[in-house]
Amino acid sequence: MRRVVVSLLIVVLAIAPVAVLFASGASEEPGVQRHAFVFKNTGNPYGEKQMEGFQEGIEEQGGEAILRAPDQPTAEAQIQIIEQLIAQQVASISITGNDYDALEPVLTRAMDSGISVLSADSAVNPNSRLTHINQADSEMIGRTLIQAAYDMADGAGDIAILSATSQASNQNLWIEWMQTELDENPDKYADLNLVRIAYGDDLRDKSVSETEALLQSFPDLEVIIAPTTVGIAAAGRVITDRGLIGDVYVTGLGLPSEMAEYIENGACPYMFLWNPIDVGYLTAYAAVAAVNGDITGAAGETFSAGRLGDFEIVEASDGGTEVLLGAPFRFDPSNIDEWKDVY
Ligand code: RAM
Repeated sequence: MRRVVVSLLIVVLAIAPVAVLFASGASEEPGVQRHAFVFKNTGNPYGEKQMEGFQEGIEEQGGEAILRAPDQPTAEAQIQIIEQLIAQQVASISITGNDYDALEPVLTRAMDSGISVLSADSAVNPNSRLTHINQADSEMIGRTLIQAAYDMADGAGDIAILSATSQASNQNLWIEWMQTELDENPDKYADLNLVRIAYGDDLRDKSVSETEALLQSFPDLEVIIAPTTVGIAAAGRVITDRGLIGDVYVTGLGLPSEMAEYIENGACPYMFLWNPIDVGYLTAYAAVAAVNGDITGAAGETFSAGRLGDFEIVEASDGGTEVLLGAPFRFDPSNIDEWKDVY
């Protein structure tokens, strides 16, 4: 009897490692890295394009992309999603932050558990990320948008800003540069009055009602600057529906697919944007490079980003580091047709 027990034990011990291997292989494909992207909120076509580019870049490198976004653009809602991703032990998390500082505790926990964390489009603070994927130079965006409003207002009158949420670090940085452009050129902008900064929270209905409130409060409003694709499309809609084309203009950052109608009808003479698919794609390559140990997020490091070529990590203005995609592009009646089916 003892001999039977002993030989049974030997058999069990011999097959145990094989069984364990088999079990882990069956529950998950071994060797496939899972990379998550967390956007601000659902229902934003810009975010969908960014995540589409991320998925393309991850799958091209043999990984699996997990795409997430909360219903509401809040830090609290993103924290819940990040907690789930930590529990799933994904290889990396790339986030378009709903708050600069509030995500630090949960993102630090993610990094402590071995997950590579990056931000893209809307930065989290340097302690919360290895590096940030920046779509375009923030100073250039802010200054260019004020210059566009000056041009559309013929140099004089009331202008307002329609932003996303009041916590969005990308919009807030662009608005700071808009204010700097005004402050540094007091003579040029002496007759241009920035009367209000409104927040549509990147929600379509709220952006529409905030536009209506601006028009009501400031009947002589000349230009609305909306540095958000959701806000600019809402303002274009309201100006068009109310028959205000030629009286009030909107400019800012818009998706050609959503803005072609308003560029063609004159509500928006011109606007700017970068390619959101490329922002996501570049993020995917930085995330895989971080997980593979090719970059740590330090300035001076370089990595290859597939069809976009090679990139270098540089110092960012907030004390952390970033990777810059490129210069923003101007869309107007001469080129909007070529772009409206792309993004
Ligand atoms: C909105 C979002 C996004 C921003 C663009 C310009 O879709 O706020 O973060 O980069 O606009």
